[in-house]
Amino acid sequence: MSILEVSATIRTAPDDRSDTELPSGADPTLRPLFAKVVRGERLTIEDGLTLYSTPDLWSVCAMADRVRRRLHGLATYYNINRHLNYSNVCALSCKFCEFYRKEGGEGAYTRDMAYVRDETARAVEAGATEMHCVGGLHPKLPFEYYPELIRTIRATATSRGSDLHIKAFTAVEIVHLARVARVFKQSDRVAGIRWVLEQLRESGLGSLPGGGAEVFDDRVHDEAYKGKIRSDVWLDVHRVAHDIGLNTNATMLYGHIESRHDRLVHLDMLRRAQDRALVRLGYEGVEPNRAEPRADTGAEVGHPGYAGDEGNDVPTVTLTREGVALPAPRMNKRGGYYQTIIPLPFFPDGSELEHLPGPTGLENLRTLAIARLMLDNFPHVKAFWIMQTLPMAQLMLHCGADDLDGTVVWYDITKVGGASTHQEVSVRTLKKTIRDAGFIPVERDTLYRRIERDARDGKAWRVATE
Ligand code: V47
Repeated sequence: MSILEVSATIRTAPDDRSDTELPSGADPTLRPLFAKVVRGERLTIEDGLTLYSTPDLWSVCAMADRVRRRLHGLATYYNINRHLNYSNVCALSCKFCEFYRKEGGEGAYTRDMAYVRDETARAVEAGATEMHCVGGLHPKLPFEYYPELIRTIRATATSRGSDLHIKAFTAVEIVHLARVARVFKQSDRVAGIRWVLEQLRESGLGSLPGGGAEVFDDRVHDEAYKGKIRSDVWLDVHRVAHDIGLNTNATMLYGHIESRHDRLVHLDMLRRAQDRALVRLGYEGVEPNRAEPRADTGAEVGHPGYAGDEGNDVPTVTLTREGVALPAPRMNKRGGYYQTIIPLPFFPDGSELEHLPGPTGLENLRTLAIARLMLDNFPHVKAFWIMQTLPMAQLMLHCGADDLDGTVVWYDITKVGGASTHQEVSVRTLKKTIRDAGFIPVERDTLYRRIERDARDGKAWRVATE
């Protein structure tokens, strides 16, 4: 049984389907959008702009909450995980990034396999189900380092009786590895990407994290992270990962130099990519050839470089329909799709864009809610507590989020509000945070399957079979 089916069975507060109108005090411009949400119709980029411009933020959040409850009821997911940043040495110098160091520079590190073994042993000892492993684009490490890293984590965990899932390498790193291995050709980049992903999968890679997507816009790319792969290549990496059966996540880094419209185009591009992934999987809920209205492409609302890449022929997929008894989607039966969107608010401190204010709390709530509403074919929306804070994440559970991520322990990419690399929360705190917000905590693995734990010590775990 998939986690979504499980969540359906523990739903205690069914969506009240009789309230098909917004409350009388709500912004009337939201009425047609609310009707679309109730009918399960796809929102356009123009709808997204309305959601951004309305002063009635709480109606936007209520709409997202409705979708969230429709999909997951009161279930809120968390996992026991560890992050392992194998190196902060990076050939790039992205303006928003405070993580990277230059080789030999102060604070630069690259982990050896003894370190990786120790960290993995500690993760297993703590009952972790996931190792999230990313790093900079190291200019000198040989290709072999990376499969060895995965094999080392895998072997260490297996020898301790754990089936630890390895979620590793952003799309940017995958392309870097293809270049290091000299298999990346512009004329046939997919072949090189596939080769790298297959090598890593053979070594034990379980899925790809969502990092490195930033915002899919060439102007923003050239100004803030020039040298990084562009959106087409990022999407290619995820498509190939899906093709070989790996699930992936997606992020959106917002609140720096991009516009709100750029964010909506980003979400729309992800939504289209997911449509194609689900169609390739033969997903049950697919409605082939439901034409996309032209207004859904960026071109119509003033984004000249983007015309929704495949135009009107892209089939549209929605997860469920309000009022129609579709079975809960079996999203994790076969791998090869996007699991979750993780909106990441920009933190200026220590970056080259330190002069920017970063997004406000209300903008974070709004962007998360809009991500839930726009991404009608993404099963999950993650409020990554490290970047959102736990109190804010609680609010986000009422605005579309259904997942808080995990216990984490070491996190080096952002250190919010003077945090150190040690950023850890206990399972007890995560569960209390979820319960205090009025939801039901559900421990999941990386693939959103429910986890059962040994009641005696809580360390031994297995994927629930029922
Ligand atoms: O790709 C870097 C972002 C990302 C800053 O897949 C910043 O489950 C804010 O991708 N302010 C890495 N964000 C984190 C990431 C992630 C996190 C949790 C779960 C998953 C998942 C993925 O962090 C980078 C970049 O977009 N980032 N610098 C900054 N100053």
